[in-house]
Amino acid sequence: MATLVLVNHWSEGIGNNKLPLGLGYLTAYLKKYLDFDDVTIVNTGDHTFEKIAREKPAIVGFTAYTAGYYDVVQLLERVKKELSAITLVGGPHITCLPHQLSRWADIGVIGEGEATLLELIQCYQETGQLAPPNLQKINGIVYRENGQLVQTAPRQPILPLDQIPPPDREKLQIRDFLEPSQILMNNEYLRGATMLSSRGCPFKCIYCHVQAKWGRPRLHSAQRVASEVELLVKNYGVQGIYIEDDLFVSSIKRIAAITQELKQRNVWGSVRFFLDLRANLVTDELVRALKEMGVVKVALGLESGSEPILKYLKGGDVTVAQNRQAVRRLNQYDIGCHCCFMIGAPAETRADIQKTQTLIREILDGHPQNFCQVTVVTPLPGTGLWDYARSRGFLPEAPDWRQFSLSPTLSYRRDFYVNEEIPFDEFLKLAEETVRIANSRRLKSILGRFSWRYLRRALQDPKLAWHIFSDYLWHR
Ligand code: B12
Ligand code: SF4
Repeated sequence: MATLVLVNHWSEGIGNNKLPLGLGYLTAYLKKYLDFDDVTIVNTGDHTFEKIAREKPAIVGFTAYTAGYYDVVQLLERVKKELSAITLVGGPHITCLPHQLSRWADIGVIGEGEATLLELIQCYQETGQLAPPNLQKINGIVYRENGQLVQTAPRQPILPLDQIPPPDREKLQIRDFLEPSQILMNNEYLRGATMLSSRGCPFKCIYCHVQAKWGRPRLHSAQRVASEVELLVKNYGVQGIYIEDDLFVSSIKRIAAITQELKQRNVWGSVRFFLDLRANLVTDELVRALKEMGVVKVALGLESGSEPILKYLKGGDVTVAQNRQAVRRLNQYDIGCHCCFMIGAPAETRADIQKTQTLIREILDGHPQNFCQVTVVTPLPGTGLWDYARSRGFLPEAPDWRQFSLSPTLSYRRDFYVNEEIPFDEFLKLAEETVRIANSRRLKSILGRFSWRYLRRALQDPKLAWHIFSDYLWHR
């Protein structure tokens, strides 16, 4: 039984191999600043409603991306009708479209949720309900009063960020998520976990809503980052950490300070890192600092091999030459690059897509640990692309959110195809061809890493053997 149940529902076809850290932060914050621990986190794709109902909750809060939002609304309806619980929804989707609060949700939480949820729980503790007259003074929410939507004043971001304690990974049942995962590091099957060291990013890529959600970037201190790494290594035996920040690398000084802190705590060298980078920031000094910290792999949103398309997608502060140079530099230090590309931008031509294909081939041939991933440009709420697609009449105001699963196969949808240069059927063929090029060398890279050490580990650990086998099937 729990007063508050926080839910991350996994929708079919959408990868969910990582912990929903947002819910862990909410839980830890309530514990630290309200001494409220009557929370259960349901993180599942199976029998979600039954698992919520079992807790007989007074309040149920869902996290929701645009992908998966449709399923969350179905669950909200059941929770409202069958459990009569107070229903909350937070996360990227409602943050970008607060005026589309589902009728089954009592309250939408916009943007950063920790302080807002704390005030909501306080209000519930004091009044036994979460009803309109008391909601007016809680910033950062949207709710209904007499059938009309009311949006309160924006919630100010929490500063300094270190005020927010690390996510409650015990409540997130981290132990169920520690099995070796290939995505973490260069095809090495490490015991992996995720963490965050900052919130926000100053750039304005046209397909990304991070600005809308976080505003000005905020960083955790080097001490705080290192102590969380230490906790993951010493308490959970973690060997590889994916730092899921929007932009980890904004301060080289902080990276050097994190390395020093890791050394002082005797965890330096025992853990490897994977993080996201932006190509225009990749200098020699940065790469050296990352290498020293223990970074072995990075993800880069290279997006396109064509200059005008790249400029459109990334706002003009990075060039194709910088993309090439960044990958080369990182590879020189033996850091593998997971490069993400998008095709289907509004004015993209066949020739533009061919330039992207050429760049993909070049990158895959450049280093055995390079990997390329191709997705289709998708206008998500809260982004410049969304505004563009709406203005051109490509999208209704409230589309069928099932279209936005963004899974590699389902994302080839005519419904939100924003390109006006290439007929959709021809585009499909080009998309499939580009994905094939990106996949073609994956198996080579996996086999390139194959060693007796691998085989020995696989024989000792049947779960790992299954991972390797399924990767083989996938990349075949
Ligand atoms: C890690 C990650 C993943 C992981 C884990 C997801 C998870 N369950 O947490 C995986 C790999 C599974 C994943 C998958 C996908 N992801 Co993702 N992912 C992220 C990433 C990098 C970090 C998430 C995170 O931990 N953020 C930090 C925490 C603190 O923020 P938060 O989760 O939003 O929670 C805060 C608030 O939103 C709020 N809040 C959230 N939920 C709730 C609930 C309640 C009740 C309350 C009160 C408050 C509240 O309070 C929290 C604390 O402040 C974000 C980028 C980002 N910066 O958020 C992208 C991001 C969320 N992902 C995105 C996308 C597109 C996807 C995929 C569709 C990709 C794909 N092609 O498959 C899938 C969809 C998965 C799904 N479940 O639907 C987009 C979402 C855009 C959108 N409009 O929906 C983002 C924003 C990236 C981007 N820049 O575009 N993702
Ligand atoms: S895609 Fe990455 S670099 Fe671009 S705005 Fe979003 S977080 Fe920043």
